[in-house]
Amino acid sequence: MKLFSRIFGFCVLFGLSACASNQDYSPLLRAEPEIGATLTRAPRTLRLYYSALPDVAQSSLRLVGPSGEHNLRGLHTMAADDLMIEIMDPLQNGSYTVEWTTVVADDPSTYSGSFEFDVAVSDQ
Ligand SMILES: [Cu+2]
Repeated sequence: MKLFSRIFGFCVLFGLSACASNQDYSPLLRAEPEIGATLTRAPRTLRLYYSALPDVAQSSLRLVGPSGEHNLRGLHTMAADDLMIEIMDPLQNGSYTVEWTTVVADDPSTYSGSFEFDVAVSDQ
C-alpha cells in the first residue's frame, strides 16, 4: 500500500496515462537460476523470489530456449515470497529466457517481466 500511494502520487503529478504505460517497478528480487548466470549444470526447476507472496492462481511462468518453449509443471509457492516450477524436459546448451507474470500480496497490479540465463554444460 505504501508503494501504491507513492505511484498514485507520481501519477497525480505527471499525468495518469503516462504513468500507466511506464511502470518501471518490478517485484522480482532474484531467481534460481540466477539472473544472467551461465550454468555448468542444467537446472531442473525455476524459482523466482519476489518482494511479497505471489498469488499462484494469478501467476504464470514460461521458459523459452534454443529449441522453443519448454514444458513446465506444478507452479507453486514454497511460501517464501517465491514461485517455483519443475522443468519437464532436459535443457540443452544455449540461452534461455524466463518470462513471468504475477500478482503479489494485496497489490492489485499485475506485474510481468523476463530474464535470461545460459546453460553451458561441458560434456554436451
Ligand atoms: Cu518448491
